Amino acid sequence: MSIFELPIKDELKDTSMKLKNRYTITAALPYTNGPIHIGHLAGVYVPADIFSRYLRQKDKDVAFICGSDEHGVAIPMRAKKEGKEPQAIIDTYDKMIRESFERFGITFDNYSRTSRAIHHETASEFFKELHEKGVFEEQVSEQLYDEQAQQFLADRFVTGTCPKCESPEAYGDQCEKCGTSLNATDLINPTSTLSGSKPSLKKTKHWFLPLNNFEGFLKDWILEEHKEDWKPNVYGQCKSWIDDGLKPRAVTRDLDWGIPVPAQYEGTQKVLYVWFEAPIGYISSTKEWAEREGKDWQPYWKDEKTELVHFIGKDNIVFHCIIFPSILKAKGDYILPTQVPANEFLNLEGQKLSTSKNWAVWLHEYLEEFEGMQDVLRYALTANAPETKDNDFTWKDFQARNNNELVAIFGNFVNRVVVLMHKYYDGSVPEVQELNAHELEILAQLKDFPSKIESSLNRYRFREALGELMNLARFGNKYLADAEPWKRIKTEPDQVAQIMYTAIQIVGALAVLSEPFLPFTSAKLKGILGLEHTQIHWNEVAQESQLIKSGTRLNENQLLFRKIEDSEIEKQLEKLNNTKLENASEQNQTAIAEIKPTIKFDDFSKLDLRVGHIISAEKMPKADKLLVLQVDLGIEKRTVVSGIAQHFEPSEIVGKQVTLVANLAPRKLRGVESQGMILMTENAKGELVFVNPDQDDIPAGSDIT
Ligand code: B3M
Ligand code: ZN
Repeated sequence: MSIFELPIKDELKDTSMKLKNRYTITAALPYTNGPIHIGHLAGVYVPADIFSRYLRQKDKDVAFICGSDEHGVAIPMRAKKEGKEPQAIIDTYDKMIRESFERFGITFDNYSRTSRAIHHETASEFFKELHEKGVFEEQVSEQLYDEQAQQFLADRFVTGTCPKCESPEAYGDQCEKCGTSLNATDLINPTSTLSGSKPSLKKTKHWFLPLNNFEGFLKDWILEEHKEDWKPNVYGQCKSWIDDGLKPRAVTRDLDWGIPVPAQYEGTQKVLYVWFEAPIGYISSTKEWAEREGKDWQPYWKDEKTELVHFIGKDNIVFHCIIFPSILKAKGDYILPTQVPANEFLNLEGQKLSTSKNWAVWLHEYLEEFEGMQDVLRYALTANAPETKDNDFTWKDFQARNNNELVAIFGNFVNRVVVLMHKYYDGSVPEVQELNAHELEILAQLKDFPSKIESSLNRYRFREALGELMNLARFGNKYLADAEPWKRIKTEPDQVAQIMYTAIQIVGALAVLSEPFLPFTSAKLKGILGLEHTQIHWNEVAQESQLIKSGTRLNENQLLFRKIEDSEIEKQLEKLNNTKLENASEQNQTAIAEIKPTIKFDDFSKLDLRVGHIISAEKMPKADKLLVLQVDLGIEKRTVVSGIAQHFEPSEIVGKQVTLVANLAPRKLRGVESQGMILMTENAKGELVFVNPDQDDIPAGSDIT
């Protein structure tokens, strides 16, 4: 019996949000064509891990499933770029991704690979069965074919001129200049990147999933059933796909990398389309896990009482909400996802994350550079998660979240309580006979926190849930600061015992409730509280009167968080800046022109180059690129029309020293005679700069020889 009774709180006030007993949680299968970066983490893996850990705390039966996505055209493309075999690429990145997830504390129950036999079998079986049921339609279409390489070309293997903006470097699936999504057959002057030859059109037969036949089902299931409970961004995307009219989608491809189509066509290599088989990878991975654990996999995919939740990024919505459910529906017996809490995108320092441009914070590098600080990244990514709109990760924000929140609030509170407990009571939680009304009130309020956190988590609002956890730390901090036990220990020892008893209950609650979000911190904290062996159950935080019992012996204090110095942040910013410079110089290199044919010295000496000073500059009316400049050449003044208006404001170049080709034949531009040309070049960032002597006091008119 406890010495005082507190009202027991319900597990959850909001009964409409009651949890089910069995959960299959999937996290998007990462492509093994690059390492994991913060965008993947914030969008998918951190929220999925928080949710899975939370459900386990609530004693739910959870299968948290993931694996490497090793097919699709991205793999051979990367292999070609690196001059390696596709197998070497998938092995390298699978290992890297798997290890970094593990070190980061992502608690998958199983992490498989789509290259494993169990997946090839499962996916082929799906295809065969749907084929036998007559679900697919066969269609013949014309595709680009590379005669030299003797294969059909995936969209990404074709480049050409964009029909929309005329950029000569568009890919067969998209023009990166204007963003238009394309079909390879739309390109003007297509070229195969495999052989450099001009591809021809050749007929090819494929199997299609006629999504149009699933429209009625999708309308009922998504537009009616999930109108209220799916996130608006997810629901909205689905609605617009359905409203636009669903069309048949090919489920096979002419490629030599992937799962072979079970009934092969003669003469051509066909594989299952990666987006047909990859989601089936969730099922294969569950089977693999169940086999290892001696369980039956089927209830996790076929029992109506199981909740199936797909964690994905927003670019994967159509595959998880429209295509995969249609496949499951056609197969029969399978449950459909109850939730698809897709996130928006995370940017880095204002720019889109990009694997190919190396614009990212890579998980494996973070783990090396910020050793033992997994929770700081988990915290920063959750506090700033792109749940409802795209968000920006900045290193300054990362530092501020750590220093001003984790260190100053959470860490500070725990540290003060533990230090005082050692100082006043030799590390053992004091006995208290009764509690003042104020302390009782504090403990009663403490018991509201679990349900606040749970109610946010049950709605997939991870930022909000984390905010509630931090509110608990703030609550503790404020309580201790107001109670000022350090001023009262001599005069009111009984009061202080009550205060410290109450404060350690808050620390105990933090240790339990932080586990899904900050698992490393939670483990450390449990260690300090001497709870490694007697685990406190999540529900006890709301239900138990004495969470941390009197007489509990605390272990030695440890710092939970350390301050991040400016120099560490500057180092990261410098790294990104180097990436920017590298990208810019790479771009410049590809744009460097060939050396022109040799000229004689006589030809060169015909050129009259002079130093000039710009004495005035004005915008040319009705021409947004042109400036009209007056240039002082010492012996005379020249009018020069220059196409630099989009790079310089007139006022910033007046007074500038420039190099002028002084004997160029005059030419009229928009009715104004231009009497010379100013020499310019581009810097590494692609900005225009003036070519100039390296001193700026050269008299106007000096000739350059
Ligand atoms: N491999 C990840 C991506 O689109 C993709 C997810 C597959 S989930 C079945 O980046
Ligand atoms: Zn374009």
